[in-house]
Amino acid sequence: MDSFIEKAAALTADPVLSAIARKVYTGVRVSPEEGIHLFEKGSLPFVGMLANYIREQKHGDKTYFNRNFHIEPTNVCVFSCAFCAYSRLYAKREEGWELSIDRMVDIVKSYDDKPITEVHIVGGVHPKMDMAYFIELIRKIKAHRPGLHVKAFTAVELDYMFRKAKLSVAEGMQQLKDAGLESLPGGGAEIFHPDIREKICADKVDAEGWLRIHETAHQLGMHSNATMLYGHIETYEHRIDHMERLRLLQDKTGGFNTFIPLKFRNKDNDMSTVPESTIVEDMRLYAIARIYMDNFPHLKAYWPMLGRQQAQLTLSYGVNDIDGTIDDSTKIYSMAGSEEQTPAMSTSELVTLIRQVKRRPVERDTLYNEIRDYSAVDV
Ligand code: V47
Ligand code: SF4
Repeated sequence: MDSFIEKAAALTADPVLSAIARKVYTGVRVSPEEGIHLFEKGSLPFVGMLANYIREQKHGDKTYFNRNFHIEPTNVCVFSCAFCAYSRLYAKREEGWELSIDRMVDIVKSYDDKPITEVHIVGGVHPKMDMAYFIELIRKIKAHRPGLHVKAFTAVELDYMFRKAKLSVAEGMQQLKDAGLESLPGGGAEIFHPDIREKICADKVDAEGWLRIHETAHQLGMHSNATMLYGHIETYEHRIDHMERLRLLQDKTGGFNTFIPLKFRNKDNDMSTVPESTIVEDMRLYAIARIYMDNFPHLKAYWPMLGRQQAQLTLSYGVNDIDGTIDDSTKIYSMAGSEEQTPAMSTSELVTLIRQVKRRPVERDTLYNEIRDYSAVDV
């Protein structure tokens, strides 16, 4: 106790921050007001020390990664989020892509000889790609490779699909689960607060709808992730409001696996004049997320977005997962100006990246069952 509190005291003279350090040490939850105070007053070394303490309490030096690939069925989208550099409106669909079911099954087949455990399927919201289309796709993928975990569709895609099919959320989710859908990725959350949502993504599912879809998935025994698109026009209050809503749902269901902060990138979108956040602010954000989201088992840094060196840095600020090998199968970030234009890392590169910062690489599956500990493995 003493050494932790002494270290914290050496990093701050602020009484509220000192009280937060004591809470972290004794496993007591930080309040929304304290969360805002951390953003306003917490220095990088201070929040970093607290977050690293929590990370090591939960996971020691383990850092998880998985072997996955992405399929993006289309970038044609009925919505027009201001931050999105990826989508093309339906009226201009000849500028985008639309993959047939056979083409997507062929992509799955192209990984037949690789020890991949997950396919991540997310794309634009295409009016012609409906429930029947995706049920057939999932059935065909599972028929071809039953052991491949299908993590698919943001709550935005699901909300549109269910409404179009005139199904309740529970009915729609059950049908997709029956077809073989196993978990949901965390996209589409952006910033929940309506003051921001109406400025950056007014026409898609709102916070309540997003949360209802994830709650329903959890009630059916499925797991999901949650994201937050940060570093644009939101305030610290909006970030805490977002994390608080997720934390409350997690108290209720326990169905979230991981929280994934997504750094806003400003290339080629309608928010290009909004500056991007600094590395210091990025690391503070990860650390405060680790402190605040006490009931989320994992905190993930999505390396294609951040780049390799920043992803390594996050491992000292609360992060214990750096996602997957990915190949170059995703475009959503490269089109918005992310660090990695064609993101691909082999297992050996990922393992080396984690070892370089003195952490222990562990391959996991989607549900964080450990597949292989690379401590003593030559790569
Ligand atoms: O919801 C779009 C984001 C998300 C930009 O669950 C942008 O394992 C930054 O959620 N700058 C979709 N971000 C991707 C996603 C995801 C990614 C990796 C893993 C998982 C998971 C989920 O991409 C969108 C939006 O927040 N995004 N444009 C941009 N300009
Ligand atoms: Fe469509 Fe998603 Fe882009 Fe919004 S972020 S325009 S919902 S693809």
